[in-house]
Amino acid sequence: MTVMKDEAYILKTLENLLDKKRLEHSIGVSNTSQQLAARFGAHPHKAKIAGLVHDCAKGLTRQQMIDAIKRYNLRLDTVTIMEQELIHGPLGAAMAADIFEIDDLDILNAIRYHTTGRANMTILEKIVYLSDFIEPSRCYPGVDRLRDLAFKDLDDAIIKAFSNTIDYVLRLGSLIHPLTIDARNDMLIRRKYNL
Ligand code: DGI
Ligand code: FE
Ligand code: FE
Repeated sequence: MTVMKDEAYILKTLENLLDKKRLEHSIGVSNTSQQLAARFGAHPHKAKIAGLVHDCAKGLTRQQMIDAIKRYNLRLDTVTIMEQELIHGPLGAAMAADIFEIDDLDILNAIRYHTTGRANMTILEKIVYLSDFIEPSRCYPGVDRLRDLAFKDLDDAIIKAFSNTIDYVLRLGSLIHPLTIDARNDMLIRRKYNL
């Protein structure tokens, strides 16, 4: 059995993998995830670690990403491979298992799905997805409203975040990942039928 690397090791490694701004963002996501976990009854330490590590693959070049995908034998779908921004989720989960020896599936899935979301998300997955949008260094019109809403109604806030993402990607003219559509539909259906 392997034991997850401790926080000091993770931080030291992230300092080498990420630039200063991305590290600051990661610490912000970690803190916000911990707060949302306390608010909504998720595991605070898992939230802290998942938030800290979620963007660990973000600093790699396209070539480094392609090499790592081969090394880890990752089977990625066409949309993920074609849209540079989407690779760091699944690749980050593989890196987190490898270099931080994280074996908790909920933490790994929170990292894997933090950019797209998916249907049937766990509370931890929702928390990391949303913290990524609202951590303190994020700045865009409406962020304060989304921050307030997140602590009142996690599901309503995440539906807004999915809608914003789809809207943004649509306006860019980029490929929309089907998991984001699935995630939004799933949450709307659950809300409508109180599931
Ligand atoms: O890594 P971060 O910048 O902290 O945040 P993130 O992991 O949520 O990535 C955000 C980027 O991912 C943003 O530029 C929009 C993009 N993105 C999210 N969903 C999709 C997407 N891009 C495409 N092409 N398709 C998507 O479905
Ligand atoms: Fe990310
Ligand atoms: Fe992020």
